[in-house]
Amino acid sequence: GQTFPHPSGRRPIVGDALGAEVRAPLQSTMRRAEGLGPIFELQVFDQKFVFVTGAELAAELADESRFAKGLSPALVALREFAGQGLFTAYNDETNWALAHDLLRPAFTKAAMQRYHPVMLAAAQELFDTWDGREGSVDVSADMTKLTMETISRTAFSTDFGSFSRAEPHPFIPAMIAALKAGQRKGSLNAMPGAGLMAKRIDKKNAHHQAYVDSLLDGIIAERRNASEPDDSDLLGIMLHTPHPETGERLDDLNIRHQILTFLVAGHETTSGALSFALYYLSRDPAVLAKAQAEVDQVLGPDRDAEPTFEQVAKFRYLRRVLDEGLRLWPTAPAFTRSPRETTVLSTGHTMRPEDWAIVILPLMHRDPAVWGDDADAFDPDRFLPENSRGRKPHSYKPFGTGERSCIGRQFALHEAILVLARMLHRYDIAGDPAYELQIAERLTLMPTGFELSLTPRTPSV
Ligand code: MNH
Repeated sequence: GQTFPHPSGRRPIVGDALGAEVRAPLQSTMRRAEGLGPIFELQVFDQKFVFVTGAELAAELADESRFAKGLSPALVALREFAGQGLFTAYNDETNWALAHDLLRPAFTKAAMQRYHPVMLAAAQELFDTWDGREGSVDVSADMTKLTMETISRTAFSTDFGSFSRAEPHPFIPAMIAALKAGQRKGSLNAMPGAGLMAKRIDKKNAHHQAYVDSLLDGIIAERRNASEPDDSDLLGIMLHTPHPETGERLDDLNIRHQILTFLVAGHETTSGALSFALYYLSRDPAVLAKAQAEVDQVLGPDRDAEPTFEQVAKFRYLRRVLDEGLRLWPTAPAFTRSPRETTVLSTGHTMRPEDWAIVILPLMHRDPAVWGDDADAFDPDRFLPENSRGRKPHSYKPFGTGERSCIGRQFALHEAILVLARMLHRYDIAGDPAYELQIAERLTLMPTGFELSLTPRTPSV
């Protein structure tokens, strides 16, 4: 068949496997992409991975009439954990359309208005753990507590008690183990002995899996036993609402997979997005000053002030900070596209329906043809309306593309902006100037070892 450009030093049998970093496959693939052009391949034993890094080609793959979501080997591996949940379902599995139709109403503006006070309360609880405590905070760990509580309370009316625990909720290590297992199985699935390795990973994770199963069954049982059927959150919709046209319902196994999917997809990426935004804010005094001026202007002199639902949309600068953070480090850093019919790319390569290509977002988001020669620099003003207007469509995709794009986008943006606004209004933040950004990978991206010291702040109005 055809070959795409690939790094030099390909070996017989192992192919390009030797240059891959097991712990940081995305970052090592980013480095290896250099100089290979907008599309390239890595061959790992018998498995060929095709990657797209150019914005023009990514825009071609965004054409929904020619392409659709594909499942990379890592997502296929995750199906053991999340089954036909929304994220890991194949396009033609009826559970996808059913769950998508049923859960859409849980992400409307009206629904977001119901979640708003729950989001505010979770943020306040986090601040309560910070107040009166000396020293610095582990940003990613605390953002994860916050986003975990927010999704579990809004979507499942379940309190995980994250703020009063010394250790993270046991769901967190179980989830991390599952994501890492997916990442490893996905990148090595064609290796000799992969089956054995997968079995070993599964055995090591068995207690996590058992814990998660009992946790989810407990959440479902508790709601089933409730005297009043409450369908105001995702769980209630899934348990009590038939499809408005077909009358179909989700089965119990699929409900379990959806809860798991939302618990994971609903917090891990938002936590990373908040942490990257805080990292860049702590690095650039001018950016921080502008953000603080904005929060002071909207929220006023009282550091305990909470934004109204409508006010969250007023933090235009914070939104640009978040957008720019997600440009450089999109926390769900890749998605996969597959052609609906055999088709020829503008590069001349043929793709058949069984082929797929992985769009590497942090590279696509730095394509100099779209973002200029300073594409690696953090600059929220790129997202000013006057600077975005002429930008080519489909060149910024942190929430994916098309019909399988993120259902939780508004949820994530609302939550993240609300939290950043309150945090910057309430605290002065200072990072360690010697800290160098380190990014942990478990299919998602998250800063690691990043600490901030927080001191009470007097808003200046
Ligand atoms: Mn989210 C799909 C990124 C927050 C629930 N999400 C996607 C995809 C990307 C993505 C990219 C598409 C993946 C693919 O094509 O394979 N999501 C994000 C980012 C954030 C985020 C960067 C935060 C920032 N996501 C959220 C939140 C929720 C959520 C919050 C839930 C409350 N996301 C989903 C679900 C899907 C998804 C569910 C799968 C949708 C589908 O396929 O129908």
